[in-house]
Amino acid sequence: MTKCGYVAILGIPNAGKSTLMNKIIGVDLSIVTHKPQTTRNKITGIYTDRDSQIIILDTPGIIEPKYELQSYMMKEVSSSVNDADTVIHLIDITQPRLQDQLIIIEPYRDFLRRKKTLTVLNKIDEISQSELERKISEISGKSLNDELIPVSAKYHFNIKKLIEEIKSSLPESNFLFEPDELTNRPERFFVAEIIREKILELFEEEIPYSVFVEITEFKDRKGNGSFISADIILDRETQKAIIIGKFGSALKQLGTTARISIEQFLSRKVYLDLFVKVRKNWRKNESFLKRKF
Ligand SMILES: Nc1nc2c(ncn2[C@@H]2O[C@H](COP(=O)(O)OP(=O)(O)OP(=O)(O)O)[C@@H](O)[C@H]2O)c(=O)[nH]1
Ligand SMILES: [Mg+2]
Repeated sequence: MTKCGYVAILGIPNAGKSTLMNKIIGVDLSIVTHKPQTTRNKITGIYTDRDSQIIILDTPGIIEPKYELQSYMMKEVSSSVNDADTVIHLIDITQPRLQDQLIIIEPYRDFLRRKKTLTVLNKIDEISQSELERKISEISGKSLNDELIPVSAKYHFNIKKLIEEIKSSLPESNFLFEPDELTNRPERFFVAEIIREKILELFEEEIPYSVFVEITEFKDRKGNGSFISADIILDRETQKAIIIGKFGSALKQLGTTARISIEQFLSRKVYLDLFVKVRKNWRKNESFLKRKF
């Protein structure tokens, strides 16, 4: 009998949840940046081998919500926990107060009692063996599980062992997806995410979280790749000027960088058109947030 089930990855912003999901499935699906709060939506990645299928739910980092977008992000976390058979609590071992990372899952405790759980320590490449041992003793008895699984998602260390642990936690079931399916989100979702990733990378501090990318056109160009048009939606006029740059130079650079990544992701040629728009307070607009791609 095969094994198949849903696995949600929970943790603080920047713990490496998206990196971990990408390494398990072997494809860069979920965007990764060094900034906290990169992931906004629940994102599914599917790992399949001969006898098992792991449906991974990458989630936004857990935070105290301060505005609508963040409340929406936290609803995505709850819904992932709800859907999951197994929950991974991913702890960033390089952070000074590990206690804080244990506290954030408290609100989910009731839910978690009904689930299989795994506690995974990430970024062990950044600390020494003795420091790792000290950190382990700091949280022993206080984490969800007695057994802690140390990994380095970035350097693919111990990921195979983690996959085995996940597999043994899953229920016996037929596969829920085709073996070659990597996600259940549409291509256009990832295209919007790649553009957002490039904006976060290129504009660093100037354009914080107030950016939203909406795909307005996605067409096949009769055997000659795809034509994609996207709106970049910002909060303020000043941000618009930054994204466009002198004589459109910044926007042009963004377009080229994003197009190259999108072509890699889709494995085909892409013609990309970007438009910059300002819509004040979109983050507070519930209907805007709920709109799917
Ligand atoms: N040194 C080290 N860095 C890592 C590791 N895993 C992830 N990172 C880095 O940590 C940063 C955050 O990674 P993400 O995967 O985006 O983290 P996340 O938990 O998905 O973050 P949010 O989506 O913002 O909640 C990136 O710069 C990663 O390269 C690791 O094992 N070792
Ligand atoms: Mg993420």
